[in-house]
Amino acid sequence: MAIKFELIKEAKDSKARLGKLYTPHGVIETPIFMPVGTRATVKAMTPEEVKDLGAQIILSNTYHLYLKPGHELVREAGGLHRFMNWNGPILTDSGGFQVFSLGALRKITEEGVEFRSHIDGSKHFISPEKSIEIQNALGSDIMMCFDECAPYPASYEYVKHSMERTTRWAQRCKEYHQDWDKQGLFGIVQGGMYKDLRKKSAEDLVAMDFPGYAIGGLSVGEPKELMCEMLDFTTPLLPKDKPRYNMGVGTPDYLFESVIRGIDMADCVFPTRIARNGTVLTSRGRLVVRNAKYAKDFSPMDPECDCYACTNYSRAYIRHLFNVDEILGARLATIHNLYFLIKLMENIRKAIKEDRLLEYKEEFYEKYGYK
Ligand code: PRF
Ligand code: ZN
Repeated sequence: MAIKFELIKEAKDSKARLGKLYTPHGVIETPIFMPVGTRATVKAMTPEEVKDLGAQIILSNTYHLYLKPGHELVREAGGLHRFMNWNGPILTDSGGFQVFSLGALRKITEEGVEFRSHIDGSKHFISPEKSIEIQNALGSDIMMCFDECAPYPASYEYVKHSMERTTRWAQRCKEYHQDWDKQGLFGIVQGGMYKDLRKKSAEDLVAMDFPGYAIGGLSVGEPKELMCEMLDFTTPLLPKDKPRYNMGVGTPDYLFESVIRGIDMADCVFPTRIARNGTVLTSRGRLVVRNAKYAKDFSPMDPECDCYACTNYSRAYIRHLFNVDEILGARLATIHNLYFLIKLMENIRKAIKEDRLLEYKEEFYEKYGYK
């Protein structure tokens, strides 16, 4: 079944929407946060645990799986779902962003990107066609076009050239992909912080009629206000009846700001990464549970949370686990952080349903400590 999006409700007080995204491996309620499983695992979690936390879709990465274990091996395993035993929807990023942010040595040409592996320095080449070939082998439900995420800041000339090439690459991705019932493919709007370039990018991609659109090139170091301004400008250029995805955002404030501007999907390594460093998100803001000051604090990480970790373990115990380098510490913090963001998105969907998203945002910000 081809990717289909059903718009269920548009908020009156913001551009927020409620929707349902139908994929070959199940239906996703939007707005949604997608946990990241870069190397075919959401770090420290079994797929069953991820599902029990309420995750409806996970993200994985073309670049990493192409290098290790190799997409042909994943194909042989029966695809990524079978390989990692996750039976729900999977979205794969195209590799473009990872090549640009990880690969120290890379050469971009019209044909594609030549780069050296961050693992062993070996030389590789990924073109738009190659990215789709890899994502076809992985068998994700939603694939992403091979794009270039321009750095910030970057000159108008650079971003214009880069955006135009990304559009030509999107056309090539679309032409190479065959089985649209098995896998969908989203276009990625680029154009940096230049509105006329964003407009051109959006118009050209919308004309190609993808089943969904990402807004790429944001949250790359620009001020939050600028990201909001670019979202305000760009989401109205996209069709209402297709999902919109802000790539790589996952802090509570960026999720709220994205959703109220009409974003339906987001992903980020943030909750799982900071968890492994001993930092957790709570209803009263971030808490560095690894700190010595929690050595005798026998309360839960977040007293308002009903996740497995908060129901059963204290700050003192989890702090101890981090202190002696026991892996259970990272597991419990990851369970909590993922649950926190999944629950936040659930609350956001409920608030949209009840026409009180902006009130909920105020309430959340006040308590969390955002100004
Ligand atoms: N393109 C792709 N992946 C991404 C980005 C992008 O622009 C970003 C930028 N926020 C994160 N991940 N393909
Ligand atoms: Zn918790």
